[in-house]
Amino acid sequence: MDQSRMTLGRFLARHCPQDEKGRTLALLLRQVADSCRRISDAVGGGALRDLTGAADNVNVQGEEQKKLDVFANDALLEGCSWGGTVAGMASEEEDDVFTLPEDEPRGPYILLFDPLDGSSNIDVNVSVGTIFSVLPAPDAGRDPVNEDLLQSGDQQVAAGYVVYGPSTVLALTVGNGVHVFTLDRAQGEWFLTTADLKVPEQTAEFAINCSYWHQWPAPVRRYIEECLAGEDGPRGKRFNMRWVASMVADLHRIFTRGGVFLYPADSRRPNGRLRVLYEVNPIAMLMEQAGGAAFTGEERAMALQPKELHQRAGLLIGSREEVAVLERYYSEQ
Ligand code: P6P
Repeated sequence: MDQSRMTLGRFLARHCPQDEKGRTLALLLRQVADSCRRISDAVGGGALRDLTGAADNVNVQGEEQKKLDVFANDALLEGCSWGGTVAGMASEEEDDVFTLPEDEPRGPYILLFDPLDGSSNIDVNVSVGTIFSVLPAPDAGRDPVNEDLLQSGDQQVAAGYVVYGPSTVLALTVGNGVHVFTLDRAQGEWFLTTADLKVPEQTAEFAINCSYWHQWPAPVRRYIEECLAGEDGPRGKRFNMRWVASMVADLHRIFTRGGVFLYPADSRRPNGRLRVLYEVNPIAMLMEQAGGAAFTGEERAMALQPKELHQRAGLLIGSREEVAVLERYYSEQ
C-alpha cells in the first residue's frame, strides 16, 4: 500500500493485536493522538491564544506550571477518560494516579505522560513535546493506586512522543518497531511518514548541558573530554554538540540522524533529573525498538524497578556504540 496513504487509524488496526485488548489499545492510542492534535493547535497559536506564560501554580515537581502545561494535561486527561481504554492515568502534573469520573468504564491499560516536556522553551518558541507510556492495568476489580504503576520499562505495552516543531510528528511503538507519523493540519489526520525507524549505531554528535561540567561523574567527564579531543584523541574523530534543552526535540534529532543524549545523575542531582515512568521508560522503549540503547548510569534503563511515582533517574541514551562506551567507562570507575 502507498505509504503516503497510511493513516494512523489504518496502521493501528493492522499493527495492534487483533483481539479485544488490541482494539482497545488502538482506541487509546487514537485518543492520545487526538489529544496531541489539540495540544499542537494550542502550542502553534502562541501569544495569539493567551496560553503562554505562567499559570500561577507550582506542580508536584516543585516547578512553575505554564498555562500550556495545564492545557496539555487537561487535554490528555479529558481525551483519554472515556471509552473504557484506561483504568487510570498518571501525569507529571498530577500528584497521584488520576481516577476516572465515576460514570466512565474502566479499561485494561494505564496511560502515563509528560503532557508538555520542555515547556520552559515555549515562551522563546522552541520545539516542545508530549511523552507517553502505556502499562497494563492491574486486573484487580478496583481503581489503580500509585503502587500499581510502579512497573519497569520492560512491562510497557506501547510508548511514544509527539514533537511540536516546524511540523507535528508522532513517533510510536507497540512493540514491533518505531513508526513515525506527521500531522496534516488541514485534514486533521496523521499519516505514516517513516516506517520502522532505525537509529544509526555510530555517531559523532553528543547532547549534554555542559554547564554542569563540575557536577558530572567521572565516566561522563572522561567521555565528553574524549569527544572534545577530536581526531587526535582516543575516539579518533571530531564530535559535534547539540543541546536544545527540550528532550523530545533532542531525542527526535537522535532518532532521525543518530547521536547520544546524556542527562546523568550528578553531584547536584544524585537521582538524576528525568522522571522514570513518563520520560525515561517511554523514550528507552522507543530507543531499544529502534536499535539504540538506554542506560541509567547503573543499569539498562528498561530494567529499572521504580519505587515511587515521580522517581527520577540518570539517562544516557542513543546510538548503541556510544552508549556501550559510556557503560564501559561507568564499569571501570
Ligand atoms: P537543563 C525539560 O524541562 C527537561 O526535563 C528536558 O526536556 C530537557 O532535556 C532538560 O529538562 C533540560 O535541562 O538542565 O539543560 O535545563
